[in-house]
Amino acid sequence: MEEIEKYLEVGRVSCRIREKVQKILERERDIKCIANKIEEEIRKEGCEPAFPVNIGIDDIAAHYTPTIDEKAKIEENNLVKIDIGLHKDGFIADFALSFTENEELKELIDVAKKACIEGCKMAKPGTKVMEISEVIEKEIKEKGFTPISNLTGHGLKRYEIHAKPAIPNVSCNIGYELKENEVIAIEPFVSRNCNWVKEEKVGVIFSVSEFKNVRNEAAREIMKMCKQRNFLPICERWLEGRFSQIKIRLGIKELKERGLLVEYPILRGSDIIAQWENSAIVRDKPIVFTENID
Ligand SMILES: [Co+2]
Repeated sequence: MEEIEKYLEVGRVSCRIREKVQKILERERDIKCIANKIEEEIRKEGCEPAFPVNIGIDDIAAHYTPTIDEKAKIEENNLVKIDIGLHKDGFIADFALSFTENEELKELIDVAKKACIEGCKMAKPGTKVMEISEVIEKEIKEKGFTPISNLTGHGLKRYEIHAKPAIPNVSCNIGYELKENEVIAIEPFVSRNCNWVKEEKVGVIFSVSEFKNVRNEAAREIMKMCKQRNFLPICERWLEGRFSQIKIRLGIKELKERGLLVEYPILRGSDIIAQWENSAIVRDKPIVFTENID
């Protein structure tokens, strides 16, 4: 299977990136700098980010990436989630880790990681989605924590980050059975008390729905970039240096007004949230290709 080899290849890159992220986090606090460095490492490996590196501090669960004028720095008590997607020829590896120096929050991360790994072990042909959801929920609740119910794992297809099936982190009645060689991402989100995230009004990660000629210069560049990426999402940071932040934001506004913008709103909970994610190939012996786990 040639496709499988492509996934294994982006998987090997992912494992190296995971190690580099840990090293970057040891010395860098500035989240814009962290995101830029990770994306640079992905490109050095001959891959492309499948989406801008997501950095979620504390109650931000997902879909935040540093802006051009980003000021946030990681503080000692924070719990930080780094969610990374990378691809080569559209074959995507999607994985995430959490990091904290706060001893009291470390268990939250351990629980998310364990739930992810147990979920991945279920990636076998014939397993029903509901069976995976049940395992993840049980792992989290047994330890006295709460899974986020409206964030899910998902399938991965070529150039498609959130393909079917959705894989909830709480019990559900999805009877869909996994098929051999299907690729899925398992990503439990865990908190102490919060079981729900809501969409903020703003989004910093976006794509366009179709390629159209537009007059605004920055909007045109966004169009070109999205088309070239097969409409995988981007962020304003990727246009830094070519246009001012004001011009980029005006370009985005124009695309939005014309109904061409696809936004990924920031997702925030009401408590600190931990996340762990891995991608796996469905096999009798599941191949978790984004982390060396033993
Ligand atoms: Co994912």
